[in-house]
Amino acid sequence: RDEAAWWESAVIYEIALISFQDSNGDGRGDLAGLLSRIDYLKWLGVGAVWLTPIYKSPFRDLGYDISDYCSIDPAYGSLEGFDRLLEALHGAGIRLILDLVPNHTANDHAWFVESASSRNSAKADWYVWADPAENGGPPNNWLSRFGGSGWEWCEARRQYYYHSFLVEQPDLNWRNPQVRAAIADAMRFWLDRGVDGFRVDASAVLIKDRLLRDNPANPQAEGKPPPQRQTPVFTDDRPETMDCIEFIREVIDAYPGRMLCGEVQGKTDRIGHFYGNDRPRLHLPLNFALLDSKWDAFSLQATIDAYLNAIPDDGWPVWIIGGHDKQRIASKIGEAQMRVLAMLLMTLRGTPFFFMGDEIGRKRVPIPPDRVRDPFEKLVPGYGLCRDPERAPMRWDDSPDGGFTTGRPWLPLEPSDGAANIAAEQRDERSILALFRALMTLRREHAGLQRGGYEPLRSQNDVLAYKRRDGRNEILVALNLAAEPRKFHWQGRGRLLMSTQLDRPPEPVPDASILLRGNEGVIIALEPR
Ligand code: TEU
Repeated sequence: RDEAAWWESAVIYEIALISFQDSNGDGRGDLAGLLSRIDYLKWLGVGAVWLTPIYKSPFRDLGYDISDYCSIDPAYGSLEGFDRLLEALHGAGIRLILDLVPNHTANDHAWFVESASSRNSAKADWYVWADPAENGGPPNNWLSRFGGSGWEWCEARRQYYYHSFLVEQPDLNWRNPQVRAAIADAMRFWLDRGVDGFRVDASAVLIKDRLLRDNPANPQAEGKPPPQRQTPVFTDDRPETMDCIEFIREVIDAYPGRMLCGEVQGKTDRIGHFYGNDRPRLHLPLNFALLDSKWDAFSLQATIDAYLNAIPDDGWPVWIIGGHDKQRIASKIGEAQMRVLAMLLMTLRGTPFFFMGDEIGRKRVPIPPDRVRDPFEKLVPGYGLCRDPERAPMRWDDSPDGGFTTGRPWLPLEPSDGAANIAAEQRDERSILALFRALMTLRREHAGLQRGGYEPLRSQNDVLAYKRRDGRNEILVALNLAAEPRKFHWQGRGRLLMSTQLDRPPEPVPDASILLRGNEGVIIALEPR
């Protein structure tokens, strides 16, 4: 295994820049704000930051609608500011991953404006265009993920274009080599500046069926939001998409030490494909299984096993506990279990990802209807799909706007009273934040926790347990998923390294058993047998 694969040992921290730290009082986070918080990131101990899109954008979808791939949105700063930030991050030993959005642009991107102007334009074939059906309606039944038909009429061409997401996010035509070359150029623009890799957005939908066949109805449609009432067999995860991902990987591979991770939709059993075989694809296909799992020892064990069994032997695992599209898990499992989750995340075999705020156990922030920004909520109302509650600005302290801005925040924060915040948790040596930090420190100190093998132990009555093995050194992790105490037994002797409560002294545990308090997890170094 290549020792330069830093992404196998680093912890990766996702930042939605607009909500991290505002430096100029416009209520939106920016590059200079992030620059001012590098000390925090270093203190926390993350190895890399993944930034959601920072490029020029009309910002209808958190910047996932890009108007110019080789620019910084003026609200965020400038290219010089970006270079300064990158240098400072690297100086602090932190790598930077940018979001690459190859599937679609904003509709005000010059490429689309030209493509939509006429069927004879030089970029006529840069997007997914199709003639109307015989009745003049859309070419087929494909839906947008954000609601309604995925097809939008363009009068100038008297044709429809396809948009997997918003009407204002037309899909690029990945069958066109010019499009591939243009995205490759954009990647090289950032790679040349020194970025350490990309997270490929919506990487499973780059190619749609050439024959435009209708998607079948979803047999499990009942109760699902309208966009999920068909099975996207002709729009998602087409075999030709793998070739696009391989192409993107080749661009990355011309730059040693850079990493490609990607958002892949679908079930665990499809994840293995995204690693690639003879031609490599993603270093790290992102895995959201922990977020979807039922929260008990038995279900978690099954979730973990299913995922590890689904990836190739030489594929490196990924574990994610939060993200800008995902409901805050602290709201689902509660504060006490959030500590257990932190220990799980940092001790499983694979690269941990978490989202800004997860480290203080941030919960979903209620957003009053008149402040909602996510288009998803308006387009598919009534299903709780709004992603703003996770995207609310960081709460650095207990002031009303959390130390995030001196202006009016673009999304409101929760009331400061009693809300988790960074400053308070930095003062409290047993806070969740302290736990995240201690776990990351332990992870750096114990090779076994990073690269060691993973050996599940049979879950005993609410305790999820496994070993990590590095040569003769074994580390045992035992997590009590119950709110009541549970006794846990194992073979051999050990020394306690850490409890999720951060209140047990590092001491020998001689009799091969330990009484775990409710919601407590422990890490134990086993004596070599
Ligand atoms: O998401 C891609 C995607 O597949 C969505 O269906 C996603 O699963 C959904 O938003 C979940 O709520 C990416 C970005 O992560 C998302 O923020 C963007 O809205 C989307 O692409 C369009 O660019």
